[in-house]
Amino acid sequence: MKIRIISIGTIALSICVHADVSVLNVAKDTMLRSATTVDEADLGGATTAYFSKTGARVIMEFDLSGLGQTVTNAVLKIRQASNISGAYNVQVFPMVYTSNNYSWIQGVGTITSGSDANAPADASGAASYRYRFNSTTDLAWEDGSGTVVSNASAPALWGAEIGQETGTGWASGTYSAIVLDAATIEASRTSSGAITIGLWDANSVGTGNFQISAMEAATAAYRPVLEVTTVAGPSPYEQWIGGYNLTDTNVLVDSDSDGVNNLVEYALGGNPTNGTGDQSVLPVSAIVVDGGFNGVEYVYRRRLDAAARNLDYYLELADDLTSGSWTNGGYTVPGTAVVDSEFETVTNRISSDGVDQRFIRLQIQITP
Ligand SMILES: [Ca+2]
Ligand SMILES: [Ca+2]
Repeated sequence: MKIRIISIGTIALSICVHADVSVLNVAKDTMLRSATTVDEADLGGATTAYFSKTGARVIMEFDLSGLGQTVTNAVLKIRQASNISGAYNVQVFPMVYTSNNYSWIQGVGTITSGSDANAPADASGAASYRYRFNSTTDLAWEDGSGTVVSNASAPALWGAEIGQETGTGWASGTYSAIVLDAATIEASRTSSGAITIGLWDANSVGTGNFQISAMEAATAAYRPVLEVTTVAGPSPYEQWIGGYNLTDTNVLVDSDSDGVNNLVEYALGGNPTNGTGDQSVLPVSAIVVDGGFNGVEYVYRRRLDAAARNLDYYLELADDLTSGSWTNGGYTVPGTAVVDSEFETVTNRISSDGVDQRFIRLQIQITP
């Protein structure tokens, strides 16, 4: 049998910039307050948050501090808890991050009064109130200077309206996705690290309370979430190539002209700036007779976290080079062995029984 080892093949599948999407849960107990500025109410134990045209508003906060990149899109998803009658015009507002709502903390225990005048002074959270305010002013709609605005539709309200839904499309058990203003979310991310969002029923003609599943909904999947799309950070490959001070992210270039392109160097553990020193990372093969096996062992290096890096390695075999027919098959993988903290070796066996000649190549594939 003649074995021919063909140069390593590589496939790059549409390398493109990807976006990162983070799904944020509400960071504090869902808050309900009325149109007056001193009547916050407990929703900590309730599974639904409700508001009506009498002016009650649902307030929720999302923690943006874990987002490291610029926000390009944000969608608030809330689930209606029960049907209402009539059309509701639900509007979504950002709230200015001031000392007032900064002191709105995740509470514990059982609320006994809605008045912050009775709230304990300590900030440990180990108190008998779910909601407490360290400031003496209630959490309220405010303008950019922190001045309380009694009507959420007031022109002075910072940010103004950033999204709305009408009641006709809402039904019990359904979700609504409300696109928020990405620039507003980004500004909050880079300043306070959080965004407080208020839902308000503006000028509705419906009756009864509008209800959505709260943070405290028994079914976690029903709770409000904020889906935030951010500019993607560098991919693992971009981090790797950047570590060699190379800027060309085309994986198929051979920066050091050693005949091994950068994708293969990346996949096998080579150095894309060293044109002479990477022989030890290339695959090796040998004739092996072992028990009932007669054939070739072909061993290549593979990254331990190949899947996380969207790398795929496999062999292709062909009986000749004229048909152009390569097949991922006809070999076995009897084992792998860890080399170091980054790489393992993958041993493949190709039987020579009944075969006159066979060609082998390693394919390395990367996907976005
Ligand atoms: Ca190279
Ligand atoms: Ca090299």
